[in-house]
Amino acid sequence: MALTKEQFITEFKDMALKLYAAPIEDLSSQQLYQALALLTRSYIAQPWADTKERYDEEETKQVFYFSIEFLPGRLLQSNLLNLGILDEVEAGLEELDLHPQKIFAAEADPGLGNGGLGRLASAFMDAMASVGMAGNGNGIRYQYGLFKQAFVNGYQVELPDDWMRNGFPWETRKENRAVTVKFGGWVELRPSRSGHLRVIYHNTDDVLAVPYDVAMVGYHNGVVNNLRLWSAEAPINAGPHFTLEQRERINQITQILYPDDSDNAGKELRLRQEYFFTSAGIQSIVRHYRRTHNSMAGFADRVAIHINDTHPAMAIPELMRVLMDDEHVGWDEAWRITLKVMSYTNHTLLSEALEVWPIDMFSGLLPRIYQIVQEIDRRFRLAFVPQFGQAMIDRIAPLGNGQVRMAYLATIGSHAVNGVAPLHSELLKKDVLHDLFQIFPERFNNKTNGITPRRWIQIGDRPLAHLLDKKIGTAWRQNPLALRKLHDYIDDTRFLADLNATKAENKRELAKYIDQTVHVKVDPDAIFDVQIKRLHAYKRQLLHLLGILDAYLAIKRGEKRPKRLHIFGAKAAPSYVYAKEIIKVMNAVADMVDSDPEVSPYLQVVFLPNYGVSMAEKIIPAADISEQISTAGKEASGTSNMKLMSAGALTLATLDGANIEIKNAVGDDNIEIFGLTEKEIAGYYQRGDYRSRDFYEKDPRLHAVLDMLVNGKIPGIETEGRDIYNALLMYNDEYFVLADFESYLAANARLDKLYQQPELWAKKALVNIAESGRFSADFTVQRYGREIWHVIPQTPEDDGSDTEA
Ligand code: C3B
Repeated sequence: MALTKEQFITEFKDMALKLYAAPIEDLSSQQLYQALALLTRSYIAQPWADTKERYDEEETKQVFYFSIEFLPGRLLQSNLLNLGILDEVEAGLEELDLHPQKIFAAEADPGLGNGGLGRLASAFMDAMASVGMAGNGNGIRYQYGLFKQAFVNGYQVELPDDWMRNGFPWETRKENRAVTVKFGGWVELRPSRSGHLRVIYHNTDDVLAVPYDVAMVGYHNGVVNNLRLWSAEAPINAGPHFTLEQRERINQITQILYPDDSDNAGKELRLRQEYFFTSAGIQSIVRHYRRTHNSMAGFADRVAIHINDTHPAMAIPELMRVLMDDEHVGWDEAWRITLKVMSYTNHTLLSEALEVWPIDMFSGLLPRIYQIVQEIDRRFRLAFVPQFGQAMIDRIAPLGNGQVRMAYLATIGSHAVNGVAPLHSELLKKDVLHDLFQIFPERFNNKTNGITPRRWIQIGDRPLAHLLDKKIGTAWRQNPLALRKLHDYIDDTRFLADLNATKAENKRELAKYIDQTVHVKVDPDAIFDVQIKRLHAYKRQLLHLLGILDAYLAIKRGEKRPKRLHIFGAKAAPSYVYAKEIIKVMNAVADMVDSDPEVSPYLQVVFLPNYGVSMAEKIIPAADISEQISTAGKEASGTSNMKLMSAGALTLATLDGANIEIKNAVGDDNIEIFGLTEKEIAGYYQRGDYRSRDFYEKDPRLHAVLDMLVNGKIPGIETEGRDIYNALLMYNDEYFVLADFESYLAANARLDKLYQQPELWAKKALVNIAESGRFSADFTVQRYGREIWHVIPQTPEDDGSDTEA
């Protein structure tokens, strides 16, 4: 859109006055933010309405991305950028003597997700709008987002995230679009006079699902898509028997986000949440479709529904229910439509994260859905037992072992199933979904994750963005593949120095931020070594920690090395004891290192509390090293690896997830690979001959490091140190930390050496930035659009670089 600085100043003053009856000089940052957000929203309103009208008029096929998590990050700056008015607005604010960054920072960061999965969903929303695809989100409006993390005496404590305290200016309550979701009770099936089945519900708990819509603004294209977040409310005419307790139970449904993404705890409230937003979404999609169509016959040509992990997998039986019970479509036709509409992404191979529900709980809470799942199960068995045998079908039918098995249900009810990086997609076929792959090989495919360079470079890394503009022009902002032009400057000494200067500037900024937030002074000339992601044993923050302890001991012995600053950001699930113990030990090590004048000139450790999207925007631009060190075969893809690469950090990585694709993109010389491969680890599993103690016994460095966990050298970790020590030695080190220790150290030593050659380092950083464009989520959603959803996007062409599994 077009907006001059002068126009903006007038409109902004006007908005502020209308809202607060005061001149802008008197307003707080929060008030200025509210005024600016509302003004921005007023700019979005028309294109939002127009986009919707155009989709309806042209009967565009629409994608509905169902996800129990969305992590959009702060929206003000991103909306201004995508509207194409960020520069004008910032110039206007400055002319008014205001600080744009201060105002942007007043926005709450909606933590409606745990980590990678939720962030991916939001990246896809931004990308779909930006490539002009009709893509809608469907999720939950959690009143409290992911807990805020604080450290007390080095221990993680969790505080509530009351993110809506000041309201959420980007949402629009659409009570005219509310639907009713039914739980519990029992169902009676009765043939009606017209010959249809009549489904009569008795004694159900009805919940009103009220949608709140959030605009998803496309980049410079006038497209504004919709993210619909559902809130649970008591039904309007609930009647006199409706107790406070019932009301409370309803409110609970959308009160909090489950803070654990690594373990399926099988809690009824979680099941309620899943059915709640899934049913509400399906009902509203069908209702909208039926406003302009008098049968459901063409539904699958107009609607694609994506199941982001299994949490919304009940979309399958729910659509069947609506088609049969409400629309009177027969089973076979309903199943044909459902299969064509549904597609499913798997995000993890970890068995503890794969969802199963006890049949008793499931059938009690969702009796009609359970009947439909039973029928899906019955027909699946009928169709495939003859060819594949009872034993195999028993293993993979939707119902088995007294459980509803969501990944199997999702696979059986979708026409496409994908993993999120080539290795992961291969392992799905080989292990977790192997039997289903035998039956439905054509459904399986890979769609490597992506990120949005708009947020990570254009907004998060302004110094780099400006340097790029100067050197290669601005085309990369529209099409990130244009970053490849950078290769032309690989021998341009001046440019390489500029690149290093940009990094140095970002590091000084981060150092300031660290000082402000945790009151720790860090040396901006140190190597900034970053590991930012959820805390989980398989991600092996512990390996990083053991590396730090080894450095500590080496420095104590008198070894000199380039100074390294280790930066961690990670939340642990509140119930994940081992992960919390690792946090405690890390904080203790940080203190120990800091208070030792022999060591602190060479080594520093900072664990920043409350890592999230906004903090990532500050850390990533300043990173020199990106630690992606999961046990090979465990990290489905990873996405911080892509973000850090695009900021020119060198990746220190195992051959896992999308690290493999990063390696293929930049070449072996521009990434630091170490550790066991997935095949080698599978070999250990098969033979059953991994003995972690052997590594401890034969490697004196490892021996010394592990002993530090229990010999009292690190103050205050008696319990935690012992537990970790035992996990690694007595319980045989489930994640092969000890096996990879030596090669991890060697890789780190190579990086230390390389850092002594700033120009060579800059060349490698350049290649990483240059090749990061392929990981733009714009390309990812286009591949989904072409190969899974069958919608035809209009803008920038994909280079087809995805590797099929
Ligand atoms: C994550 C995986 O752990 C990451 O490897 C992956 O990059 C992202 O999903 C996105 O695909 N993941 C998650 O954040 N939460 C889960 N429950 C499962 C996977």
